[in-house]
Amino acid sequence: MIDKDSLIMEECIEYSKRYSGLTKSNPKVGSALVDKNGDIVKISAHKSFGSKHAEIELLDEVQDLAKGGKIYLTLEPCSTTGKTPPCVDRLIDSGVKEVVIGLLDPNPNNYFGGTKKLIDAGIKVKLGVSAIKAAELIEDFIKSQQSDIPYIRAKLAMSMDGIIATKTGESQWITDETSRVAVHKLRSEVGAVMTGIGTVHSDDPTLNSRVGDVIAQPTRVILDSKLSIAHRSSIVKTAKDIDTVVFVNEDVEDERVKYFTNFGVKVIKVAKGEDGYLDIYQVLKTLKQMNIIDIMIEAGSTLLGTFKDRDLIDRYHIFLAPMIIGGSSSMRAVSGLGSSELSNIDRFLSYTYKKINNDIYIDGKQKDYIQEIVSKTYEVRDRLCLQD
Ligand code: AOF
Ligand code: ZN
Repeated sequence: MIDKDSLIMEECIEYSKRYSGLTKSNPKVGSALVDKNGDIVKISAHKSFGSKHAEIELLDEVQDLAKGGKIYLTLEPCSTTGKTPPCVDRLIDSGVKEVVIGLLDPNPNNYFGGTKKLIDAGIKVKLGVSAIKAAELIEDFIKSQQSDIPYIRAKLAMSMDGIIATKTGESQWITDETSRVAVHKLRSEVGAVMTGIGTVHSDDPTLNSRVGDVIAQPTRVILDSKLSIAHRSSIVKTAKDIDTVVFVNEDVEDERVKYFTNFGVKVIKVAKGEDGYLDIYQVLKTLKQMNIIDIMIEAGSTLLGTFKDRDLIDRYHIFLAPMIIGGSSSMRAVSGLGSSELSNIDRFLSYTYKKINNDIYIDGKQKDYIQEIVSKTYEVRDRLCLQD
């Protein structure tokens, strides 16, 4: 049975997800104060990039109630001054008696600093509670500490035989309504959604999130080397309301760029890649520099093939519809060069699956960024006896 500390930590994790997409290159962090019975008095989170950290949001709300109390944090408090002053000092000043922490901070500037300061101040610290889930929550942030490109997810919605369009090009809809709602939920959780110009021409997608009370729309990223997007497309028509970035080749005329800029589209020129299209790595680096650390590719087989061939995909969100389409000229989900030797293909490191209405959803991890910081968290917990 799950213990009470883990239960509350997981509530903090879930709560912090409400602000996904708004924290940008900062981590999602949740916090809570509990009463003597262990019941939540107040739950809070880091709400937007550059704003108060989760523990300050909480302390500002609960004021003196923190005195002698117990606080939960999904991530250890920071100990350096960045855009905001060190949170650990505010925690110590609050008179809190006990702090329960999920994970040590993967940001080397803050790693273990806040935890040590709390211990040195005589505050009881429990570390590593639901550490894996606390790390999964910020896998994008963890990757961003080691890489100059974002965490990359690929969404596939296909038939059981891996087809995304019939031989006549019919693709709407293969998966059912419930799966499509799940995709919208995913969109609201990532920093950006990326697609190729081919998909824009054929499907005219809006690529926004249209479920529940979405508070953050992902930036839409279109790879369009020749800037051939139609000004009447849904993407361009909504560009004044939803951030839209179109990557084009350097030889696209400035006047044409300006034309689309007037519609609210941000057009960015990048060099050509080896294949004559866009230098993908440059695109990804630019997105990271724009504070986007988590992207989801929702594209046709060509773009997905390019990413797969370069081993760029960290995680797959696969929606499988219970049908076989068949046909040698039907469009498969992933093309590109593909692999010739089975022994060279990396299987998913792990995956979960569940039935969503009539479809199957598979969440497959191709790469792992959490193991190192989780192990370090457990190692510090065990060395300093911060279990109970
Ligand atoms: C957040 N929110 O709730 C926590 C963070 O530039 P700053 O001052 O916003 O600091 C960012 C760093 O603070 C971040 O890299 C992480 O190490 C630490 N913790 N950041 O944005 C939070 N707890
Ligand atoms: Zn902080």
